[in-house]
Amino acid sequence: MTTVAQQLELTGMAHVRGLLTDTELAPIRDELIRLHRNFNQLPNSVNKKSDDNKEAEIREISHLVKQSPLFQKSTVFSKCLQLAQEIFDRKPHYGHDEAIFKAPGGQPVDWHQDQTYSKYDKDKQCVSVWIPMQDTNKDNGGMQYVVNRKEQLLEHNRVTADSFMYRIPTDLLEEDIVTLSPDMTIGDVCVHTPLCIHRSHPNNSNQTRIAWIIQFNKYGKARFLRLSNLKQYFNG
Ligand SMILES: O=C(O)CCC(=O)C(=O)O
Repeated sequence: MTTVAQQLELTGMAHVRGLLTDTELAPIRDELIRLHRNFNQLPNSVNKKSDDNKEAEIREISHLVKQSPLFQKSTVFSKCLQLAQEIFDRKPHYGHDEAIFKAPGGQPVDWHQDQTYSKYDKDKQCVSVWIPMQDTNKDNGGMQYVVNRKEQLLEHNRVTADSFMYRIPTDLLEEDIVTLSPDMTIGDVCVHTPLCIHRSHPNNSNQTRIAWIIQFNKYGKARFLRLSNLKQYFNG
């Protein structure tokens, strides 16, 4: 049987079925729904981004683990940490986390590689665990992964000048890409690497699609630093 680590090595992503139970997810889901309902009133201490209240916008709230023990002490968090431990074969470090809310009618999140959001050199040292709060698929904003390309960081542009999201220009994506849109049942998670090209489908359902995404890394921040990023701190 292929392990999750082997699957990541092969395709850059892995669909892990039945990792979590609905009971374990329920308190996380309830809190995310509550935060989303109060999105515009959330205090400045909460890290949030949106497409500026466009219709059917995509919203993000990050650093939930740092905000509240409800997230940090949850079984969902500890099971995902355990999964990352199995993948790395050593105790992982928490990197960051965010929840993404895609309203009914919400547009796709465009093709991108997570590596582009970070100045750190992370490939093969990080994994992101995508945890949906409901069944997800290609019809309600579920994920889509390119499973036959994974070794190269492609050029990205901002989706629009003022957007918080980046995308790969379509002409840089080869026509022969092979993609997978997992049909995920509640309790399933998908894991992907920083170079895995992925996006999410439009949300054609009448329910907001909610996912919590946690990134774990193998060594902690210090080991990600590129020499080129450090040069600015030295004279000459
Ligand atoms: O949840 C989504 O719609 C997109 C998530 C994503 O692209 C990511 O986790 O990098």
